Amino acid sequence: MHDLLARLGLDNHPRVIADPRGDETPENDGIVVSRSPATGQPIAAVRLDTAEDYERITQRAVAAFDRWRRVPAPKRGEVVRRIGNAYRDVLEDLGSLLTLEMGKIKAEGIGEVQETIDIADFAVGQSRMLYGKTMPSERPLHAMKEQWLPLGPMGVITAFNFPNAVWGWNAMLAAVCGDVSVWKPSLLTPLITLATNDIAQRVASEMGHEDIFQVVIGTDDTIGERMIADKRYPLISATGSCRMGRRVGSVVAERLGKCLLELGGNNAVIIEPDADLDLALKSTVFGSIGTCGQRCTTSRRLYLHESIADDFTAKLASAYETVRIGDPLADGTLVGPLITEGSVQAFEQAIERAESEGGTVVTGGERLDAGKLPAELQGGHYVVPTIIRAPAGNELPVAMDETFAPILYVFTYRDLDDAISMQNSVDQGLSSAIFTGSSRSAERFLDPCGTGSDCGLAYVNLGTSGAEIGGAFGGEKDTGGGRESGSDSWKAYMRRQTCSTSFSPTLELAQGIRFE
Ligand code: UN1
Repeated sequence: MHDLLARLGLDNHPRVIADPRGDETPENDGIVVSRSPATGQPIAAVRLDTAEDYERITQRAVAAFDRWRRVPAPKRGEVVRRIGNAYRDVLEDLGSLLTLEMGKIKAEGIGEVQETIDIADFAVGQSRMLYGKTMPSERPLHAMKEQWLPLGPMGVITAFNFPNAVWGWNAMLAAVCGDVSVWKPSLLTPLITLATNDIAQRVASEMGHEDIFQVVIGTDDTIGERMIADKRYPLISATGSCRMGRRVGSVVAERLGKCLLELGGNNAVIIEPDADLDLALKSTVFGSIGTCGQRCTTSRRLYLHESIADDFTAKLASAYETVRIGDPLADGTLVGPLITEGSVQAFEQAIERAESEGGTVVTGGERLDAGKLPAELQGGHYVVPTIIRAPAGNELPVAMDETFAPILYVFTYRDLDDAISMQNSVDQGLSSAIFTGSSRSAERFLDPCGTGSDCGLAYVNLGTSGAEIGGAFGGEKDTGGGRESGSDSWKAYMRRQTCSTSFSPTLELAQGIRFE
């Protein structure tokens, strides 16, 4: 562990305390201890920023923005290209640190860093394609165009579950757009944040650009509330719970700033009887237990056609029971720990509630028996992935809420229209999937009139999680409406200007108005 921290520059880091006692709390010591969710043991501690630090960082961001926006966009792309390459050089180490601190299995830790590399590549190309339109003017000897201009310093607030890639989606695109970013991470993942940001900051500064990427680590009271209320950040991009998003959205709206919100999901999979059921099974297992159920895109509800429901549920339960749970750094593990003891309690409470509402536990339903774990993992937060079948009539109110844990609620349906309306019946609208062999059902699900899935992401014969960076990522309704990563998401990081020029010797007014 020490070697890994040393290779990523965290051993002699001004903000890192390598040997924390383990009993410090942010309130009394001004530090946060990062613990491995796999063992419960402290990894290292990080000094929290104060209100004065926040002010200093923000002033530097404002000054850096004024320099950075003057750098031609393709040259900004060159900086991002080198940052992506620097991540390539440490892909394995950074992925391992992510696994150590956050608890996702190593393949997923590395996959997450790969996602940042992918968006960096995308952003490099985008740096030459910040296209505006030209439009014909209704007035003779006039020209009109629109252009996209850098917006300002951006606040990026991230959650514990994607502590590298979600920042990457925002910071890499923002950088080519001419913005600088100040990153406020979850207090559960300060080390991966520092390691990730340091690399970007070092590369940019070696190329003569200081303070393009900064980090501010602190509590919501000291840092978060200040940042969202601060007009010097015209854009706040925030990922987290719907509750957090409501607070961020309302404070930023009050000062008429812009928000990019990526909030909760409560994603469903519909499986039709003519689907490739083997493929549907494998995809559903990954979608529901990958990252131990802690992706915003995790599959949480399954709608099975009544003719396949019993059989498919039984096969799914057997597949769940073969999955190896344990040390996320070990080869062969498919499910690591939940992030905290609080998450384990939320898992238990949801199951208790489901049972009281008439749901039946098909498999799982409890924390992992500590006796099944080696001694060093006894302090970890392990649970058994759980399938709960809804009672006849599909009434199971607990399934309307997102519990950030591996619990899959199973429902049955007869008509596809009913399945679609049940899948759309939750408050959130992030991701959705259908497995079918029929193009008619697939098109019904993707109906261009909007009567199919109401989510920002809709998959056919693929599970709800694991988006590529090339498409715009985000969701509707209580998911917050923001779009990040690919397609034209870059526009969120810029301001649009409509430019009209007259080269007419006479005054021409629009709408034919005469003013003589
Ligand atoms: C998240 O959980 O906040 O689509 C992001 C996916 C990943 C991103 C998840 N590419 O599952």
